[in-house]
Amino acid sequence: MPTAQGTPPVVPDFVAGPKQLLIGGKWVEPTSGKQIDVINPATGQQLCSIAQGDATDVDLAVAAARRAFEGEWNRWTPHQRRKLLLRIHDVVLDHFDELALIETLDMGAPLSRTKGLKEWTSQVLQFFASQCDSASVSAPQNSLPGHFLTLKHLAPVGVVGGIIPWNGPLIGLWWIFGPALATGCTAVLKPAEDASLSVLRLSELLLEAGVPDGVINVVTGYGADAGQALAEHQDVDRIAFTGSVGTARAIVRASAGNLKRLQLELGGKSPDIVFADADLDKAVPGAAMGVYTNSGQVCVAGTRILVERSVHDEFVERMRDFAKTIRVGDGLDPDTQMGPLISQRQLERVMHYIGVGGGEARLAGGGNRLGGELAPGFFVEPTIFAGASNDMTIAQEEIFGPVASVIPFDDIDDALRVANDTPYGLAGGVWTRNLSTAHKVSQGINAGTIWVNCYGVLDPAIGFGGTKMSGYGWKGAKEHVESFLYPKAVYINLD
Ligand code: TXE
Repeated sequence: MPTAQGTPPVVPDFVAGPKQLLIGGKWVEPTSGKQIDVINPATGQQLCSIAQGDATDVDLAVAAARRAFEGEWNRWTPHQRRKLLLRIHDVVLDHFDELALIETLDMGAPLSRTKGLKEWTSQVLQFFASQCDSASVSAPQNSLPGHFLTLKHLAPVGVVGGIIPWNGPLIGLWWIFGPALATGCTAVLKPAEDASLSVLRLSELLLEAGVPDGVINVVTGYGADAGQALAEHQDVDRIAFTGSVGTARAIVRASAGNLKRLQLELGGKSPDIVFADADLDKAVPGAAMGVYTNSGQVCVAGTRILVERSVHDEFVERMRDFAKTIRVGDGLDPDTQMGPLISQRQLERVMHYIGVGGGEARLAGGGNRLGGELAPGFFVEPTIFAGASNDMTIAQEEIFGPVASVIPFDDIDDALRVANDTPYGLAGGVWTRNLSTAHKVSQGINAGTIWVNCYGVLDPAIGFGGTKMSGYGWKGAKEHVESFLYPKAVYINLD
């Protein structure tokens, strides 16, 4: 196993040890007996393998989650659940270096990014701990004649399924586990076949922190069997999915059997709009890292950079110079700012789009797979296409790699027209010194999150979500917690 300086001793043992499924509080072999190879994207070499769970294992996990939901866990008070979340907070933060290293080895994001998630993880866990009372509120209502007392409860929906992608499992898992634990639901999580390791290690820590048997279950495996089985399962009450639009459609169809509640967070082609009056010293690195963070494998990546025509050429030149300073390499190196793409498949996808872009717009920087000692890994240079127009393939389709399309615009109306000319609606940004422009643009972009003179900031207490083909449902904030609950009215005739 490649190691970083200061490797926590538990990581080599974890990587070398067996990776099983977590069902009913026990680590078990998949019924198929099959394994999936885990590839380190920085080296292209096999790191270890994980269990290939399938529909039979999903059945067992859902049954365990149902038993836990109807058992002792159902009688836990909000206070007990809050204490559990705070205990998880402490255990997870104590082990965060290990989790960060495992995530880096598994999906390639540099340690500077994965370690940096510690503070965010602390915030997210504290937020969900603060929400535990939501499930116990009984508000007396008095609008009926006096001999009626009406109570309104919020009850947990039951067993929730989570299907998460590979681009940030250490973030994605909390959007399932956090609200499930806060509300008294139980969960079955299907991590992505390309990046399951941090979820598995974190699940060991959840057991250590005292999560009761069956409350959290994890079935690793492929989407087409384990994921599909979870989405179809008649005893799963809610599915949260983050991933591609195509898979979301399959999940919508699969979930129709028992009319599951759904929350979908899909991709984007987010516009990041730079006005001529912006402070380019901030807008250039801000917009560039809005695309290149996590090698562009971020749902909210600001991949369409709309730049006011009068500063387009200067912006492109400065962005190209900035991109050259980004240190690309193995995420284990503490100086690395941008790691590899997740897989050979993603590398091919990104290189295909770069080829298409070369025929559509002007390649102003990057555009190559990185060779030399990085060659066995899935590394691509930060890439800029300049003078692009919004009808080009590279401006319409989600690439999910370090590829920016810079599109010139003439005025605010033109910018908004281009910004909204996309099937997606996840996020957007605006760089300007003019308050009125900032307000007009933030109101005018049809998307769930708008950043003004910054990009990618996320507060779990505020949350985020999309519109149009970026999906529906909100992650974080009270709305998220409430989507794990259903309202129940009780009318009491006091006569
Ligand atoms: O996604 P999938 P992929 C986008 C991004 C990327 C593209 C393809 O553009 O290039 O999608 O990535 C599980 N039933 N995003 O193929 O297939 C799968 O096992 C149930 C954006 O990896 O959507 C994994 O756990 N589940 C995005 C998860 O779905 C199924 C993050 C995501 O995989 C399934 C990832 C099925 N039939 C990709 N098929 C974002 N919004 O952040 C697959 N899965």
